[in-house]
Amino acid sequence: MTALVRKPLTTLFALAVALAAAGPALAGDGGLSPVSPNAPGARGITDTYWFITVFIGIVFLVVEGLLVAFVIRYRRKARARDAEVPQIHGSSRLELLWTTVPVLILVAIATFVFVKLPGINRVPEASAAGPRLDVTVTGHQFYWEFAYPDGVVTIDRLRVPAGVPVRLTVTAPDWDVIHSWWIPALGGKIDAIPGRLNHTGFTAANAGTYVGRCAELCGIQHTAMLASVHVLPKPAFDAWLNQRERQQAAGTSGLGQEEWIGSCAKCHGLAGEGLVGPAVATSPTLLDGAKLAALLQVGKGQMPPVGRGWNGQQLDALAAYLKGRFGNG
Ligand SMILES: [Cu+2]
Repeated sequence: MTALVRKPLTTLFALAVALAAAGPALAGDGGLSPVSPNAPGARGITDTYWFITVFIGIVFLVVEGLLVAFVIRYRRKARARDAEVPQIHGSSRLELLWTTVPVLILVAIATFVFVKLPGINRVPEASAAGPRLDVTVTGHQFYWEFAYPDGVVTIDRLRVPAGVPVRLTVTAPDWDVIHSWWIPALGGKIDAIPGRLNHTGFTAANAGTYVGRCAELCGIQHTAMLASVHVLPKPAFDAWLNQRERQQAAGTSGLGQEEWIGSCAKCHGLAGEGLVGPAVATSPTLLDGAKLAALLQVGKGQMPPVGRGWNGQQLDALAAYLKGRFGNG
């Protein structure tokens, strides 16, 4: 206390800095508060967060307030250092109070959570607005693969229609590791476990791009395992899916580039210049379809078999892209 009294300016300055920092810390994305929810499940999580935060705030103020008050009220003043303080024992009323109040707080929080939980976990059903969209989300080291109806595949960016229930089947290949699918604005995390099918979903309210990341440490390039969900108005989504299906069949969908960026470049660099993986820009394997397919199938040393399980269309897309990109030296 004496130090605080002796340095009132320093104390005042520290308090001002703390107050100034509190604003940004509490502000939206990147602060302490959750991202703005764009689906019922995410809204349930945000509501729960704020409900609990209110109690945290009250408890913090009460405890710290009492601490400061006691420090000031019962400071030593002129008393001798070894003087004995009054010996107080027992206060039934206080003891009852500090037992029952926390119990009531925990009951309130538990009740709130159990009421919200079904809404948070619900996998949306088809509605009058239209049929449900089913997408399989596969977590690979170190990219997300999305399989839509009619064989359409995208990497790292999921496209969905706004206002339409989307059901995600989240999994990982048998030879891979556990990942975790998490787009905070659209709902909670769900594990992508080799050989297991987990289900989640959402009905996105508004169009826009919502970002997330793999939420389970899955290896050296875990941090690069980002994902985004592009929510489009329903007609735009339908048009995109149709076009993508046709383009994929014709080999003009851009899938090869997505594969390069998503499953190759995260380790080998965008220009194949080498990153955590070796430089590959001048490797003849890039231009040899059969060799490339074999490498993707089995991996090599530290390299996971990123393309095991890909169909002909997926393999051809990458081979064609690499020929165009690196074919001329
Ligand atoms: Cu991962």
